[in-house]
Amino acid sequence: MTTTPAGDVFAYAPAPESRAIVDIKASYGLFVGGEFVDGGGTSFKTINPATEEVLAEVAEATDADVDAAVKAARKAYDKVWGPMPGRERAKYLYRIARIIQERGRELAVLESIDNGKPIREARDVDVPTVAAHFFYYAGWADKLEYAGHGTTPLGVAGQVIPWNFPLLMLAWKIAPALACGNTVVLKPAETTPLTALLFAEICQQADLPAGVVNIVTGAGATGQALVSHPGVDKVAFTGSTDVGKAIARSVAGTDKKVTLELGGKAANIVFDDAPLDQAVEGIVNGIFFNQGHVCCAGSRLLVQESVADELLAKLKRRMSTLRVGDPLDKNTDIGAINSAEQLARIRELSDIGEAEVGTGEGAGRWSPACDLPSTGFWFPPTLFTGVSQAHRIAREEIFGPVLSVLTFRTPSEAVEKANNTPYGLSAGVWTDKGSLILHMANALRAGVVWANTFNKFDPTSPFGGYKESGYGREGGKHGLEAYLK
Ligand code: TAP
Repeated sequence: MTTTPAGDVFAYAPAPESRAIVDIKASYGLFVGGEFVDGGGTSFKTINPATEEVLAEVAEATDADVDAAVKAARKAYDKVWGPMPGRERAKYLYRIARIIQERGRELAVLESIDNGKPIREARDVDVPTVAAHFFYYAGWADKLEYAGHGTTPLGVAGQVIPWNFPLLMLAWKIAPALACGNTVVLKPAETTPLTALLFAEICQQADLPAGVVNIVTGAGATGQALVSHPGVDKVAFTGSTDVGKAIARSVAGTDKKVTLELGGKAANIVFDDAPLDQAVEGIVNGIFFNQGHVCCAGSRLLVQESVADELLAKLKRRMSTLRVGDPLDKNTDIGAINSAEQLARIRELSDIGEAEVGTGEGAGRWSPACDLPSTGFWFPPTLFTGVSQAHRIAREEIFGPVLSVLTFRTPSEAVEKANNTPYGLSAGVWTDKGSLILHMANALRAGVVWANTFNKFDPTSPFGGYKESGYGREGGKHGLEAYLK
């Protein structure tokens, strides 16, 4: 990394094999009414979790800044975006989608640097899915009468997103909101604000009318100011169940429409007739993709007793080939943990897990030998065997590369164990029998059930939870419902 003589911009040169260069400014303001503005508060630092280097100073939005952003969004809604015909709105969304593709490399590198995720995932999963989301909802903007709801937008949407998929969560929120004719104020997570601010530049590049998209950076207090602002008609939140519950309480009794996408503790269920090598790939992808910072991660492996030993041997061999390290290296499988706080939580729950499972026969904690970098936040891929349903590592969301293994004998036992959680976001089923897949899909209390695959996302497909995983659906035709009267 080098500092230019001007001192205000530095070019981050990623791994030598990558030609991509992304310019990161020394400081960023808020994006309000189509302009970058200073804001009235202090600033905070965003760091690269792989190196602990400070990347930029970012403005901390005050209540007054949030108020200005909501007013800008209201003005844009009343004067421009609300009255605009859907086919005209679609043109802007298509333009944004194309610019995302054109600037995909820059977005992927910036996402990897600010979040810690492997560049291979940012490049091949996050950014293409983000562009696909804008293309998909652009297609709906002039066809809302076919969606099966009204066609009247709600007004101003206040949207709060987490740090695990900063750009993808932004796309899930902004694309349907704009397609339906709403304007938005979005707060990215404190540890990953940079791609949302680059997205603000893309809105300028696309000539999106001022105030249609506003980005306010800051911590939880900024999010709270946004969701409780009386000028916000719709609240869309993705994050932890605790904060989701607090938001639900704070908007109770108002006429705000709310959607909540919260935590998960998904079961990935392997039956004895499953193609085991394929299942191993799905298990690895299910829990180690994005360092396990995935709300729908397959964090509980339920394996049928008769194949448990064989599957675990294969899984350990496969885990030994995973490369942990520099997120900008294209060969990296597991990048950096997003923050020191998240690393502390993963360590704490893993230590609790170690004490819980003990060292009895077939029980224990296991990780392959890993050479972890000395700076930055890292955690090796980790497996717990001998886990029982009462253990905290089987019940609580760890949000890291940690897999708890449980066994079962019959499909009904698998269903009972899989559903024994306050969450209900996703599940995976591995079997050769189509009838068993259909039976499990009906019996599992999860918003998404993958069969012989895991962690597959598509803009046409609705996503969302049962129970404490939240309510409302994002994606697909169902995702429009949250933004229409
Ligand atoms: P949270 O701590 O809940 O943070 C999510 C967002 O809410 C952040 O922008 C955060 O700001 C903000 N926030 C914090 N307190 C707030 C308050 N009182 N009012 C309004 N906003 C507030 O979650 P996290 O640690 O970032 O993300 C991890 C969690 O998100 C996991 O539980 C995961 O399962 C869940 N998640 C769910 C999904 C879906 S689709 N269901 C997707 C991704 C993640 P700060 O950044 O400053 O804290």
